Amino acid sequence: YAEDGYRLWLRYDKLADPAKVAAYRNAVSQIVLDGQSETIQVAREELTLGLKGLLGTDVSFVNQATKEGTLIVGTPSTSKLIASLNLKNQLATIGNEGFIIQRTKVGTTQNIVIAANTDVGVLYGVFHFLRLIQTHQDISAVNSVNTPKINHRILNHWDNLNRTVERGYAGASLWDWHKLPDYTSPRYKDYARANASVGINGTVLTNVNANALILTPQYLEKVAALANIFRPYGIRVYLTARFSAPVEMGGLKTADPLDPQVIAWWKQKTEEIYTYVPDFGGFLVKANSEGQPGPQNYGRTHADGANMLADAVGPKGGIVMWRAFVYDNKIPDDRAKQAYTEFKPLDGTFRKNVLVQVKNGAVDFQPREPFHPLFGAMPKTPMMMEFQITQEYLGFATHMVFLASLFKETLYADTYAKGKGSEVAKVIDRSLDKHELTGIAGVANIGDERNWCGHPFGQANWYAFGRLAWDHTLSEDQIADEWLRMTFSNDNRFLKPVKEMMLASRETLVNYMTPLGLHHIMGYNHHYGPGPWVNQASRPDWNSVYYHKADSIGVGFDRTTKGSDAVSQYFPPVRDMFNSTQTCPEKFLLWFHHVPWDYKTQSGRILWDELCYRYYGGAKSVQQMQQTWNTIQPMIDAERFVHVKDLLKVQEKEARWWRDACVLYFQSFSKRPIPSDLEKPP
Ligand code: GCW
Repeated sequence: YAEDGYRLWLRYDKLADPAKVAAYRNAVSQIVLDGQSETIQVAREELTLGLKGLLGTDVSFVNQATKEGTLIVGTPSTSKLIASLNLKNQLATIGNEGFIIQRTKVGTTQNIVIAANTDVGVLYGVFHFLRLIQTHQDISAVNSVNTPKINHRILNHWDNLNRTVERGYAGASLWDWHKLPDYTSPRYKDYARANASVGINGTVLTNVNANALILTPQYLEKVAALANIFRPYGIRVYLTARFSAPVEMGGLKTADPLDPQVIAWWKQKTEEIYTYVPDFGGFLVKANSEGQPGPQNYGRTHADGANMLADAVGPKGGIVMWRAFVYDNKIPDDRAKQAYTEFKPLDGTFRKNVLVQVKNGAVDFQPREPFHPLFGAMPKTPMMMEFQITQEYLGFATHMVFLASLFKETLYADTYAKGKGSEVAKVIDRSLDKHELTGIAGVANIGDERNWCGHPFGQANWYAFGRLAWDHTLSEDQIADEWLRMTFSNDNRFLKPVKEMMLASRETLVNYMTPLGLHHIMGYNHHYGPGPWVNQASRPDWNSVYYHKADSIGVGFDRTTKGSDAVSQYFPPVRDMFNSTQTCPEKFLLWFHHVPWDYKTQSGRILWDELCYRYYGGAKSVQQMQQTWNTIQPMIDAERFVHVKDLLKVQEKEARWWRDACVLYFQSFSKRPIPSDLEKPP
């Protein structure tokens, strides 16, 4: 059978270098792992599987640290040995999910300890320890204290009950609702392992365009079966709540969030959910956006809606993630402004257990967007980041693009909310406003394809999301390095060129799709391929021409104080920076400005020439990616080599498609020749 990446980054193939194997075997000659919980059991399973694979031997579990090189694993409450070590002070700093991995002396022997306050902390420590070996780290002096910076690290599945996945490009939904709860695919456990290995601790099973059926007993027992499999891995299950459910399935005449019957209905429904899933995480809600029902249908606000649900789940410890992705074609103002306009006045009116979930940018998961102006603008409300891991606007599962670059660019943009150094990451991780709740979500790119994500390199984006959700200070370079080592090879001849290619891939894609701040110029509805000419969509704000506004004078959306004034949603230094073509970063130029075709860009080229240069350079860079990939053929298995090679062929063809379509389309406005010396990438 074709494996084709089924094992993701948890491959655990035997290390090639015998000296390394010997060193690790000495460092881990036996294991003391106390504790009986399901979580400790899966930690034991993972250690067994990982060490057997990587080192090629069974490492035995024993009761005492009788010899040098004992791996001592557990919590002070389940392990006397751990309790006896001098770790109190450090354990006091790592919270419920953190872990410590350290060289420790027990009596006269040198050992390694993996300690945590909770069993799930132990599990995270075990995964981290295995990662150190998988990536060939020297563990002889290991000393790692590791705590997540964000509490709720959640995947959002846009999975429908009929197993289609909205914007999913990796097959059908993993959740086989038809066979659940009696048949549970072994994949569910592998899914949980993969998530736990990067610290993802929650999953929203269902699409934000929600179906109320998920809230019926028939489905809740299926949800419970999944929750039971995920629980040992520290993963909580969440559901999307269809706001009109009280009408659709409760027989009520209204879903008005202030109506006592509606309030009672949700309360009772929530209690029912908790009888199936005692640690149910709560609800994710898309309301009054793209035709979804919501509190505004009844003249109420987003806060009224969110608070009603928050009161229902609150007593059980649940949360509500209320999305700020709202826009309405009946409101003639710039679409990019609407979320801020609607949500900012609500700051301070949400219950304590509500997070407002905001997409990284103000339009919609484009290849590049400036950070969303809501970050930093609602200091009294915990703001949750929503990234899209699935590549809706970035070539589906056929284009190779490493999204850590996009995630980091947003997280490290400075909002100036509290002066310089108020990066988006600090809004999210509470260092700025000290909220109790913190959260980050990624719209999953996972389906039932053998390799989970469609593109073998799509896995890197799932991995990167999890790693950054845990620790946003990790560099793109480190994440790519880890993932490549675990997924493919530790061989430097492979790592170096392929890592370079990954790290450049996002800029390459931006160049051949939407350079210089262009956005939303893709094919209508399906969102694949170029479509800058789209101007007959069913609503004006789905037309490409709404966004690029090309004419005989120039191109770009004027969002300055003289235009739609979207810039004024940013704090003054950021507003002023974006407001002038002189200070606006060129990568956002056409996002904020309508710029004449002959405007002089930083390179010295006029805008039209620069645009061509980007498109041609981007397409050329994909050819270089192909060349790089061809050189590493001897270093990896034929199956994945060919798979990626063929997908790169598609990507190269489509990069030219984007280039030609966009250049020719915009040329019909610029009326200028395509420069002749464009074969060098930028
Ligand atoms: O990006 C758009 C997508 C819709 C999606 C919506 C959202 C789930 O095209 O498919 O719906 O965003 O985020 O709600």
